[in-house]
Amino acid sequence: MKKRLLFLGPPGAGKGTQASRISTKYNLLHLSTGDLLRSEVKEGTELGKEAAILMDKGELVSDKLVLSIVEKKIISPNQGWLLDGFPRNLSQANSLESLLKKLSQPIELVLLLEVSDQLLIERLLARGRSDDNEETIANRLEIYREKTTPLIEHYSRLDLLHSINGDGGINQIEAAIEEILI
Ligand code: B4P
Repeated sequence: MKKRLLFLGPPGAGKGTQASRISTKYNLLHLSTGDLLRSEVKEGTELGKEAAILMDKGELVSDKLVLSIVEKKIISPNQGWLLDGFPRNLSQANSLESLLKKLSQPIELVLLLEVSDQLLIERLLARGRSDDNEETIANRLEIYREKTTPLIEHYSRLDLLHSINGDGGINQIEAAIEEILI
């Protein structure tokens, strides 16, 4: 089974939802940069204060800040891991690859969850997190297209990318992911 995984997809695609299920089921370390940043914000750390300003606008937090969080976490060579929402741009992808090279832990699979814009907007508005309002969602979708979609080609070229239709129900999508993993 593949156990060093990346989940890629637009905001609201269900990366967090599926990552949490799969990591629990297969005992993988679930690393969500969104969750880690939100916990820094909640604790009111200096890093959290800097991140909150950008997250509230739907902007990406600086690469340096995100990397400092991730580096502290990916260390266990024996447990597999699932990166959810990271990398978000080519610069983060390159930094991640250097780090994983040092650790001799190459990525085994990149899963892209594809969902129509209409459905993404509906899901996010229904979730209602503080950054789930129409203006911020529009900005997050634009940033996804501009900064994150180049990763699709990047990981295709490395022959690591698998796309999944994320429009269906949560159980159905989970089953489709498991078919690829095992
Ligand atoms: P994230 O926390 O990564 O959140 P997301 O992309 O909006 O959501 P996700 O795809 O995980 O959707 P979810 O499963 O929750 O990012 C938030 C912010 O953090 C970013 O805007 C950025 O500012 C910052 N950030 C994070 N990582 C960064 C990085 N690497 N670099 C820089 N900045 C970074 O699903 C959404 C909703 O849909 C939920 O309510 C869920 O219940 C529902 N849902 C999921 N699957 C469904 C399905 N199949 N059917 C119906 N509903 C479904």
